[in-house]
Amino acid sequence: MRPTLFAALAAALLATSAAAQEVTLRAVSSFAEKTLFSRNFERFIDRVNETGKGVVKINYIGGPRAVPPFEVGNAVRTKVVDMANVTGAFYTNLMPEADGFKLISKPMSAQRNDGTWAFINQLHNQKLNAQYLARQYHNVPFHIYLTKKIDKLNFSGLKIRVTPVYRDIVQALGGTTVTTPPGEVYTALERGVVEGYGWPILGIFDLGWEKVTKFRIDPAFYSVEVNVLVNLDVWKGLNDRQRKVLNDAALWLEALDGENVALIKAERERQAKAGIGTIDFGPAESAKFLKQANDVAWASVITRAPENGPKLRQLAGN
Ligand code: 173
Repeated sequence: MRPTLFAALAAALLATSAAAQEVTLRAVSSFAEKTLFSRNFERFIDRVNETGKGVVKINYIGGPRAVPPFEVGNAVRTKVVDMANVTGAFYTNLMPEADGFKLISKPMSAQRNDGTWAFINQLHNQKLNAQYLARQYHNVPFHIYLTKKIDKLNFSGLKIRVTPVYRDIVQALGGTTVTTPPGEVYTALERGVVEGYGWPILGIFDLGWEKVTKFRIDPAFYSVEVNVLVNLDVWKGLNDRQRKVLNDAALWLEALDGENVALIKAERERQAKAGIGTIDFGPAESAKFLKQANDVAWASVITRAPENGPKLRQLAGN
């Protein structure tokens, strides 16, 4: 065989075996494509596809048009998708403990060192058949937004759009709750089906909600958690190199939380410029509200998850 032909054949063989080694994972987000809570996951995908060339590749199917938000956890569990960007609030039906993740606001570097990540990973392994690859937005809080002014912290007579994140505190303050995925918030507000909604400090401009929002209640409360999950069978089927690409990118993704402080500052200014007023009942009422928000949420988690709830609370330290 001529040396050049041999070299060409050898190169072709190598290329084939490299291709056979590359695994493609199908991923979805529970938030709309290119909106705030999908954006860093989309950056993570780009990073994996760059650093994992020939090893692991992510095929991004998209947002809620592919899988409805409240179905995403189950889609990972049953391997309808291999990977997802999803908040625990959307899979509390499968894992009641997930409602407690909003009460854990330590940086992920601390959670990975003190056993919190390991415990939550174990919960995902058992209840969602998933690997808990990353958690994002630990330093981004939530608010209640309203279309009407209120003169005391009491929601009697108000209908408020919620997810499990806000359900207990809204009910404790006398409000009527209406659960919807994010994609239905605008219409519910526009039609007057609700007079307010829970949402993080970031992201209300993505879907045009500033047009139907008049007030934001301060203070902020809880801690956003949006997780990257991988189906556990898929995870176990990966080789060490493939898992390393994903783990390295996961740590990179968690470090993006450093950007959130500046984003939050800019977003508060942008909300004020858009004419969204703040409602603040002062330090004493705010402290009372924060304590109540914490207490009702833990009570609910512990009622629904009597074994793991207390352990989660101990790890949360609040
Ligand atoms: O309000 C919601 O839909 C919700 O629970 C949530 C959770 C994390 C990030 C953004 C929204």
